[in-house]
Amino acid sequence: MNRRDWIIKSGLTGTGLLFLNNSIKAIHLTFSQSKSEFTKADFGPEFKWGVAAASYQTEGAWNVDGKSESNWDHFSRIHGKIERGESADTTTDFYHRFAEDIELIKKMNFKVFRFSLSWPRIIPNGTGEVNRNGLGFYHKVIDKCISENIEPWVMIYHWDMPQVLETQGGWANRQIIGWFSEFVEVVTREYANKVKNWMVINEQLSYTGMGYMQGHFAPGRKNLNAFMKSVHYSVLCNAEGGRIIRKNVPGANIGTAFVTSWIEPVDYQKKNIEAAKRLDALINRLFIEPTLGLGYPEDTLPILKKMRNLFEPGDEERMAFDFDFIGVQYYFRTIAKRSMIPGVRANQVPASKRGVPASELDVEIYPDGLYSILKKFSKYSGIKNIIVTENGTCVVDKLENGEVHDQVRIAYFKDHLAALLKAKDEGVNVNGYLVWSLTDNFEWDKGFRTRFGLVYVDFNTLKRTIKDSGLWFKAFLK
Ligand code: GCO
Repeated sequence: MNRRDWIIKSGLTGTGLLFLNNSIKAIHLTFSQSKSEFTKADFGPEFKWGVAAASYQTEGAWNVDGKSESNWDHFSRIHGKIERGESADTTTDFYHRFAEDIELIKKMNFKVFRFSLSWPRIIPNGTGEVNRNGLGFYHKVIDKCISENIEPWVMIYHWDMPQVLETQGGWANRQIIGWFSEFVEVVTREYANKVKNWMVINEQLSYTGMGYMQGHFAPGRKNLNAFMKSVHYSVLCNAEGGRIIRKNVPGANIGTAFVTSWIEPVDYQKKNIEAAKRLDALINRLFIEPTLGLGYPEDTLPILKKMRNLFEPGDEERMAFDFDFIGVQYYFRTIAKRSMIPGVRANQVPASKRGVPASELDVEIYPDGLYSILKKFSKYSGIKNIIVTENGTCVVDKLENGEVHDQVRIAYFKDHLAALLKAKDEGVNVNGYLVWSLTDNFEWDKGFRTRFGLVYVDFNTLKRTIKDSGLWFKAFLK
């Protein structure tokens, strides 16, 4: 989920950062006291350790070698949509520097690289003719991973669709089921012999909620009806994508990735406890439960009964797919209170209003929430395996004498890994952890202000520098 709560946003003051440093140390002390220092061996020999990135956020080369305009290329050019007016036209230039970046993954001793495919780079018109240059680029990325003994984990969709499809309604047009299925057919047939680990869609809630309801993401719409359609058609595409991979890739390990947040009421008044349940249904249940054949959480969010108007015969069955793993993406805790926001009637109390440790996106850093979320998801009998497919934080990083001393981020990782290990030791079937993110990159509507990378990028020179957190993983994973 984009690291800002998608209901309200507020800035973090300078003093907030001072508070952050002291509080993080406090958190770290708590966690490390409660959990003796762990080692890589504690997670088991089969545990997957990796880093994650996304096409739009890192590739650049926005109009190179046959790529067409994406919905995000278009959206980021609309005045005022990107916080500082920045663009991802170049961003980290992964398109030309992928070999160097994969060598950095190797240097940090990670074994998995999760990256996504740019739909407009591969099928510029959205459907029909395939751009061989686009397919060829990802062959080079995959081949470089394999040559470095790194597993390529491919995320098929990470929010960048061809603008030509967005103009036809994008996720709010039921035709997306055919469009998306064609894209999945093309890429799974193309890479079946080289790629065994696949994910279908990244965080359906983020691009539907932020893109069709809140207006902060492409395509910038604020329409409850469009949001509902984007939800239902995403659920259908997510399951259909799983079926297509199963058909085209023998022995594939198939997953998909969900937003999560640990949600608690601001106090124990009934109205706020109920609000927290509604926010939990929206953020943690809305997409996983139809995927598991449980349907939409109408019990807690009656407005979801309207979804039935969108159903066509067979939808109920086709919403579900038996994924080999579920990607859990956890960053922060959400404190909920009742509000008048239509439909969900719940709102988040921002971290900066609560004086708790927070990231640069004003969300609470709360490692124990990962433990609680893993326990929560492990209760779904339909989930076979859990991988934490994103976890990380953005703090103010300073490059000094060729080094970045991001101790706060190291504390964040150690405390969240301790929380993961606690859940694992209690029997939760969690078998992997992918750091968000390999390098600093374009954080959607926040542009380059917030840095999530293990590797610092100077966006003027594009020089990469491994931060102390990246060096910590290098030693930890040795
Ligand atoms: C997400 C996306 C990433 C974000 C990351 C930090 O989960 O929102 O997968 O693209 O950049 O989460 O907000």
